[in-house]
Amino acid sequence: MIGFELSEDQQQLREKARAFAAEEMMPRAREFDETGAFPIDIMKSAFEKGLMNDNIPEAFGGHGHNCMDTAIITEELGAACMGITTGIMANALALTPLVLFGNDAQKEKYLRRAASELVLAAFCLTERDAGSDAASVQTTAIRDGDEYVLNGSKCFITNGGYADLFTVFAIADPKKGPRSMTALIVEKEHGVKVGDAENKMGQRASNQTELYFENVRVPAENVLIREGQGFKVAMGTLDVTRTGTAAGAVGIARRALVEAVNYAKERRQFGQPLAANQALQFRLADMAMKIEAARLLTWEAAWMADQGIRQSKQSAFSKCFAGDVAMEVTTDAVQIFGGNGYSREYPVEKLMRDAKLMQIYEGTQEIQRLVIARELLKGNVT
Ligand code: COS
Repeated sequence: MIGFELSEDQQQLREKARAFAAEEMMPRAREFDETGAFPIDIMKSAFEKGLMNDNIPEAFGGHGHNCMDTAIITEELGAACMGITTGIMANALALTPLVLFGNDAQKEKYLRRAASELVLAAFCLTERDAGSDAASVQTTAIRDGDEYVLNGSKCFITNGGYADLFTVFAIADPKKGPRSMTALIVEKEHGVKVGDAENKMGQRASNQTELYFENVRVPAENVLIREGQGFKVAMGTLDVTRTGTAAGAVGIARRALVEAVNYAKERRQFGQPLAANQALQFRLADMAMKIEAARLLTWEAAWMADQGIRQSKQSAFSKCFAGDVAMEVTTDAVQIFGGNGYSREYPVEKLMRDAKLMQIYEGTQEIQRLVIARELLKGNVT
């Protein structure tokens, strides 16, 4: 049986997220884009309203939102400001390894606190020489008695400059390499050092920094699953969280379409509104079709994750397709606005700059295609 209607709870969640986006994010999006300041007050408010760190299970005091709930929220927030949304999403990305792979003691210690107060967290996989090739991580976590000693550095770490909690992926045995990759929960107080923040073309409200680990000692009890399971923790996490990224991309594209439709009805040229031109109508129709298709792929992947069905292929479909749609639709919106589209006085140039990152982070579009192709070649064709 197939149904596309949201449940009453999901509709309420969407209304709540939509109101928050309109009242608290949208009016300040331009300010954060210009200053690059960190939107901590907006994050606090999102947390208080149950729209951030919302994936913590109810058993540990959280809201217990599933992937579909997160997709609904993220589309709404992404339509208001993807930079702020990325900071919110990255927190969920960092907590997801604990939610999926943590033991009860780890969840009790870290998730319960993150459910009762806003704890900022960062997912630390990427390094200068380990981007798309995530298995090439060089940071080491060497066992010493009851502790692991971390050495190395990470880069492009979202929320890195403000986080108290870090999910760090490191090599436990350099002789074994990627096979020994281990995921550890690291606290700022363990001795994490923060480096420079990136100065980016878009999503400027989000914070990405370098991180340094110099003989950082972490209790061995902070290892997720066990030593050597880090790569599976990272991949299993990204399978789930990529649907959230896809939902954010749908949100950006939806906003661009709304702006383009309104502008096309208002702006007059050659004695008539732009919208009277069939060429422009067809462009709007294509934009709308792509957005709908991206949303359906996103919801399918989220639904599969919530059913516990392995969905590496579908989550890669959704992230890749929705990211490309966000780029295409925002570029179309800028074109419809003409010269005004290129001006910072109008909202669409920001949407286009923000959209570009959707094709890069949480695995580039090329990596998504690689994941899809590998699944196909393994026999996962239909
Ligand atoms: N879930 C569980 N296990 C997985 C998995 C998944 N989705 N994907 C791969 N694995 C397992 C494989 O089964 C394999 O295990 P075995 O050796 O026991 O069979 C192991 O992990 C290695 O897999 P693989 O050989 O496919 O690894 P590769 O090094 O070739 O790379 C890609 C895999 C390219 C998919 C990975 O490096 C990747 O996702 N890169 C992008 C990283 C990324 O998204 N970065 C963004 C920064 S985080 S915001």
